[in-house]
Parts: sequence; structure tokens; C-alpha cells
Amino acid sequence: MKITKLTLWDVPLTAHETYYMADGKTCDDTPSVILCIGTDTGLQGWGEYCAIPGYLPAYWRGTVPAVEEMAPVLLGADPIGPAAVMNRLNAHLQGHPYAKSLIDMALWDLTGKAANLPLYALLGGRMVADMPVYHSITCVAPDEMARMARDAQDQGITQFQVKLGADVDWQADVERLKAVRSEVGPGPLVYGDWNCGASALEATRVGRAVSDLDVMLEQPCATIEECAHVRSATGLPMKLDETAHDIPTLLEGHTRGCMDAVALKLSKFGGITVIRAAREICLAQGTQMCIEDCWGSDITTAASLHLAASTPARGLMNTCDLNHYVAPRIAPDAPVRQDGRIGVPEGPGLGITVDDAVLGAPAHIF
Ligand code: 0XW
Ligand code: MG
Repeated sequence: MKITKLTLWDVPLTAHETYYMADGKTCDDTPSVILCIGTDTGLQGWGEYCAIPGYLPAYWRGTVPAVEEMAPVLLGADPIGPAAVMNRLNAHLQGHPYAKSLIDMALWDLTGKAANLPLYALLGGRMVADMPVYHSITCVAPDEMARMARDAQDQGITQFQVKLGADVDWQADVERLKAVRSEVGPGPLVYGDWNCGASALEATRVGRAVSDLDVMLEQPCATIEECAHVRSATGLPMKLDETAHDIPTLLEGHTRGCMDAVALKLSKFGGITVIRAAREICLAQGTQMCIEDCWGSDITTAASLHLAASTPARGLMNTCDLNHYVAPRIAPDAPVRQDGRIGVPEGPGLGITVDDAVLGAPAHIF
């Protein structure tokens, strides 16, 4: 099989509800870049990368030029064996994991379709029947966030990500954690995510004010060193997200003792191939994994579900149904959450059907 064509679309995604994070970051309107890799067999592979402004060292307008730069390596190549193709791409262009993620995703989709097997089968096989999803709560007033948690809990959700840091006053974050923790009662997992927006001092003050509660802290500060400081000063478990983005940072987070859990996001690491390796390290280290992407619609959601479904339950904390938060749906047959859990597509490759009508006219063809 040979790659003959790369087609890219820009699809703006809109969040169903306003979604605020620390430092004024928002997911309200986000552009998603969709890639279709065409082949001489007629089989097609699909990938998606959706940028949250200011979230990764990446921006959506950088995606297409990076794909164009890699196009000479891709066109004419055999897509079967994504790790081999990604190895050649890495030699051609260093870095740019966000732009490599959608290529890698499309290669895995093609490889699964060629084998007539769902992607989870190629990634180690089905380890769990279905997966828990967490619900992410926008950073607004504490009582409003508690109401959102209650609504989600009524729908079966048992894991809650509480966004923090939208105010100057750190005490509002204490109230947010207290309000959600008390609203959902004992048992569910509650964690507060600053998206790097706190100083170590602020995060320590918040953490110490809730240190009698069953809560986890997520990515309070911009460096692993500061996060480790907060972890030891508060005694609260910690999830790393933004600063754990490759194998060396996964090892560092573990060595520094501040990575009880980690977000393995496809476009942060550079795709399924890298996360497959990262997952083995987390299993060996005992790090609980959230397997997901930064943002996106059905294609990134489906890719996350295949990785999550092929992960042993002992290491899988949760996954994310990003398609729950945004419109439009790009592949309406992709799974959706039910009773706080989500399944995995059973068809070959990603196992979803992209709706051409939603994509509109292609923005670029190589
Ligand atoms: C990247 N987000 C804002 C979107 C996902 O829901 C998770 C969250 C995060 O930072 O963890
Ligand atoms: Mg996070």
C-alpha cells in the first residue's frame, strides 16, 4: 500500500457550555485540523488535532505547514507499521508533536483497516469492557460548579475535574474544592486543575486549606520542580498534565514523587505510538493514567478510547469523551458516555465513520 494524498480541513469547534481555565484560557471556540491520508488501495486513515489557545507550545496555524514539511516523507510511503513511518518523520523533522499526532492517528487507522481489526486489538487487545470518563467543570463560582458536579453525578459520573485559578483570590479555589467535594459526597474522585496557573505559594495555601479533604491536585505550577514542592508541602496526591509530555518528563515526575496520576494526551506526546510506550512506563511506575487528548471531537475521542480499552484496568484512572463537550460531531457513530462510562468502537481501525458534510471543502491538499 502507498500513501497517495494528504487532505486537510479546518473545522471550528464550539463548546456547548462556556469553559474557563486559569490565566484566561478558554476552550469556547477552538479550531480542529482534520487529516485524511489517502492510499492507492482506496483505504483512508483519519486524524485530528485541536488546539486550545495557549495550552501547548503549539498553535493550530502551525499544523498545516508542519504536515506540508513532512509530506515528502509520507507521500509514496507504505503506511503499514506506524512506528516505522513515525521514526522516519522524526528523523526528518524534530519536535512538533501536535502535528505528528494527527498523522500518527491516521496511520494507525489505516493499519487497523488494512488488518480488518479494531485499533485496540493492535494496541495489545481489549483489557476492559468499558472505561470511566471524568467530567471537567469550568472555573466559575463555587456553588455553580457544585451544581454542575451534581448534574454530572446524576448522569452517573464518578470522577470530577474542578478547574481552578480563574480569580486573583486563591481562597475562591478552596471554596471550589470544598463545594464540589461536599456536593458529590464520599467516594467519587475529585481533583482540582490549575493548568499551570498558580504559584507554588498559592497552590500550597489552597492545598493546606483542604488537606483534610479527599482531593487530588492537578498541575498547579508551570514546572515539575514547583509541583513537587506543592506535593510535599500539602501531602495531597498530585496529577501531572502539561509538564509530563514525553518519556523523560514522565520519569522525572515519578522520580520527584509528584506524579500519582498523569494525563497522557495524544497531541501533547505526539500520537498513539508514543503514548503506547508511555503507557508501559506508567504501568511499571504505578502511575494512574488518564488517557485522552487536549481537545477535539470524535476522531481524537475514538483514538483515546482504543488506547484506554487496551490498557490494564489497574493503571487506567479514566478517559475523556471530548466529543461530549463540543459541536459539531465529526463522526456521529463514535461512542458517547453512558452512566459515567464509555465503550470503544468495534469496527476496523478507529472504527468510526467521518461525516463529509460536516467537513466542508478541504483547506489544503498535498
Ligand atoms: C485540556 N483540558 C482543558 C480539556 C480536557 O477536558 C482536560 C483539561 C485539562 O487540562 O486537563
Ligand atoms: Mg489538566
